Amino acid sequence: MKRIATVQDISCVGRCSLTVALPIISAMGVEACPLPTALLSAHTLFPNPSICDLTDKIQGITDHWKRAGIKFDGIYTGYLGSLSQLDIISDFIDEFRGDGFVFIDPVMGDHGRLYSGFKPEYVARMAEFCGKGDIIVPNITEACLMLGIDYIGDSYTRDDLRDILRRLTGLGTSKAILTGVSMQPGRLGAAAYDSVNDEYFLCMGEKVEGRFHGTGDIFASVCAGALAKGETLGQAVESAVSFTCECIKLTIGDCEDSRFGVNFEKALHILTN
Ligand code: PXL
Repeated sequence: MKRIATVQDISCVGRCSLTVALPIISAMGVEACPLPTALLSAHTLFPNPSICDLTDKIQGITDHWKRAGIKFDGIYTGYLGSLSQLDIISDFIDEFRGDGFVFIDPVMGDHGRLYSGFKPEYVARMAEFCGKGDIIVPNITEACLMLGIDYIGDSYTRDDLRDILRRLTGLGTSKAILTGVSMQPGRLGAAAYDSVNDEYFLCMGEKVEGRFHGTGDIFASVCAGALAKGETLGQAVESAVSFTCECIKLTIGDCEDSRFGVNFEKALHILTN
């Protein structure tokens, strides 16, 4: 069985980061090994969460993995909380990447704004960190921040998307996936670029009005699992768009508060079959 290390926080409430990555990757038949970076009572859209930073626990875990000779087929990084974590995880990638893939979701913002707690210096360092990835998966907000482009919402032409994707691979990664793109009303999906073969992919699904928190983490988890299973970039993007759209559909009418995320649990059977 393939094995992925996934490096991100545990937010106890709010269905994001490890609480979606572990079940999704496991349902896909890929072993998911968490490297938790912080423990939060809930993600940061809930005001004033209790946060236990785990930066000083990371080294002990990875030292043990090294002594035990543990290897990974892929490393998937998500929300990282600080500049020092970027440094430490950068070293972890150097140590453990081996022949596996490095998949980076530069989680730091959405809807044109940085998440609470992130400063402009983090954006510059994240852009540098993305150069360590084989595949990066920013949303439009994160792509615009890292490339210094003005954010104009989710509506772009095919040429705009190609230009952004090419510039993203210029950060040093060979493949880039841009999430949350819309080229026509009622459609939302992802665009991707493989700079090695100069190939573009576009995959759109039905757009449902409203905010669906945590869908970026769901999308990234499916992609990482699919790539570990040997799907091509285009196939992985299709799997992720289709699963994410299904999760959103299963949440319509059950949105007491969008901060609780989407009902992905009801869709996990799609990944197991
Ligand atoms: O879904 C992204 C995410 C992950 N982890 C934490 C967050 C957020 C977004 O707000 O706050 C802790």
